[in-house]
Amino acid sequence: PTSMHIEELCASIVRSHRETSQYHVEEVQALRWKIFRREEIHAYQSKSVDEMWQLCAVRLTDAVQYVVEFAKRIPGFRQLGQNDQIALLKSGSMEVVLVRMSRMFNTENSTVFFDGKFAGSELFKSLACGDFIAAVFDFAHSICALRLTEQQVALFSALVLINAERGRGASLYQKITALKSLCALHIEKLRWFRQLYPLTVHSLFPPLYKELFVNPSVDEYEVQ
Ligand code: 4D8
Repeated sequence: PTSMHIEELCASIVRSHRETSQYHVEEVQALRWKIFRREEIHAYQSKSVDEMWQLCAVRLTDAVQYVVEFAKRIPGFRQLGQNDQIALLKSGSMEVVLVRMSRMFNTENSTVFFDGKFAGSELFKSLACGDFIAAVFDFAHSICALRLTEQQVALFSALVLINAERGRGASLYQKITALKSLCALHIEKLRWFRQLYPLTVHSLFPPLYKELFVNPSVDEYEVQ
């Protein structure tokens, strides 16, 4: 990567983003009409707290795995030491998921693509984290308002991940601060949930989710 030109570097990051996005922008546009019906929303809202947390942990982990794949394809990332790679993924993968959420967010009706259809924040009611979900939706709105191109989303995601030095004033850099506090809120909510349902977390949550968010023991985590 030291011999790479900036254009080449950017093109490579954009390609990595494209190759590791589950859905392409055009596909998302085409899916916009798929909105959960009232009965379906009610079914999610009637789930127990632990059932809904488990579902979200699985969906979130799926999205995280695509971000890990994205990171691995950023020029130079794999040349970092294993511990550095892990540290960057630990702090940045959830942040990039939240950035990516803006691609799957419809500002017209405040819905996000989740579990196959577009869902409003009320669908997540049974998580019992209304403040966190509201903050996540607000963040998606604020990113969408910047009207970023796919290239800009890709470069911003790489920036968030490699934790580049923060400037002041520029609106995207301010978003990094917002991401930090959203992710801190996620961890706080998880601690609360784990006290109520330790066994759900222990035996039913995806191992990667636990490694990233529950047990900050870096050792067994494999970037492969
Ligand atoms: O492309 O992978 O299909 C959110 C999760 C997005 C969390 C996912 C989620 C995404 C955060 C599920 C639960 C963002 C896409 C779908 C699943 C990111 C909330 C909504 C991906 C973009 C939209 C569409 C709850 C995918 C914030 C927090 C997590 C808990 C465990 C409580």
